[in-house]
Amino acid sequence: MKDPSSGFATRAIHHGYDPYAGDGALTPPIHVSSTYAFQTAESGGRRFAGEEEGYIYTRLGNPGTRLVESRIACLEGAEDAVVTGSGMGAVSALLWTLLRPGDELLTDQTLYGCTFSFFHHGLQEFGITVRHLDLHDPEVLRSAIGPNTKGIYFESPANPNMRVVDIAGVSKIAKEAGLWVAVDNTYCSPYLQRPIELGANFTVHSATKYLSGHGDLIAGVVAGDSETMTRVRMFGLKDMTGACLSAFDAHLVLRGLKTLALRMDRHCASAMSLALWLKDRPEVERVYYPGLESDPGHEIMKRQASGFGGMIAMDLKGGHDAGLAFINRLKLFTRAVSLGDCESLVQHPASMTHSTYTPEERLRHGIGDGLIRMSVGLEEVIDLERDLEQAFGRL
Ligand code: 4LM
Repeated sequence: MKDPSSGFATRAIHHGYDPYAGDGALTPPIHVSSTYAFQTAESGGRRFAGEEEGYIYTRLGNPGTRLVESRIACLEGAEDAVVTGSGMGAVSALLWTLLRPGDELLTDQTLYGCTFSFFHHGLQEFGITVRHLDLHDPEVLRSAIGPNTKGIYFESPANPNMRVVDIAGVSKIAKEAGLWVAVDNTYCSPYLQRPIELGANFTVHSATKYLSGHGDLIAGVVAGDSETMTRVRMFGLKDMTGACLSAFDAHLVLRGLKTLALRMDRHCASAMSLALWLKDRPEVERVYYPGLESDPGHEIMKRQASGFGGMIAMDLKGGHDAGLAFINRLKLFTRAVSLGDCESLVQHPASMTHSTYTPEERLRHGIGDGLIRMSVGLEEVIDLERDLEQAFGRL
């Protein structure tokens, strides 16, 4: 990229690759080599010791994955990034690197189901304490910090109930106490929200979602300072998880990034339009979408993000049974987990993505049994509205 001051969409298309530098290929080649040759034995040793630049083995990265990493780091406003074979690979590679037995991790009320499971059935089993706070008020953090607290981790907006956390507010208090802050930015993508610019230390993503955008791969990424990213690569990724990204999927993530800005604008516009329409429907008890002025996260999200994203959750008046019946009647929305794809998706968190919580835990963490989650895709919004309408009509 010749001009680092270029706008987001320009950097998403060009950063880190010069088509004139190699054989003229407009699209960067896919690097399928699992291993890399050393000119001499000594050179190989120096690369392992971190004393010489150069590739070693694709689990630690190759030119294709490094390009995706530098492009995402540039978009997130981070020094560096590490791509992984899944979002869970990113979450676990980061936290296995940063935490040790005896440490305490603070988090918000609601987390994606597998992150919740990793925290409670993974980290906790290995001697790390995880404590949930109500981070809606960042001041809660001040009195909660204990002698063993090392960091804060949260999603904003959270999956699936759209809780919004004040990233700058939490980061300021954490910094004063010498703690790091990691934000799962999956729901927004760096196009809408850049937590590191707001004071957080790290972001993680399920790159399976908006960053790629086409529902054809599983990937993840961690972004942050260079020193920690090297540790994540050389320990969290190399030794602890082994969750490296395939060459082909690295290529697809790069392709997805090129249209991220365009896609996010459309996701946001369609979700806003559907949220406004849904909130006045007689069948709907509550719509969870921070774009609505009545949403508890509205003011904070307006401050810290440039849009409200493409995810909507809602409770229907008939509760759990009406919710499942509604999901079953949808024709254009596809019944599937995941999010951020071109296709609109609908799912039931309590029995699907968040079934890793016990019913009591779901109650405590604000995930209703009747909650329906929709990922608003890129179809014509009028067709989506018609689909919702016919599903309501047949309830
Ligand atoms: C889903 N989500 O919600 P991989 N962080 C967040 C997520 O939503 C997810 C991950 C991490 C869903 C998957 C089935 C906020 C995943 C984990 O699935 O490992 O790429 O990301 O529907």
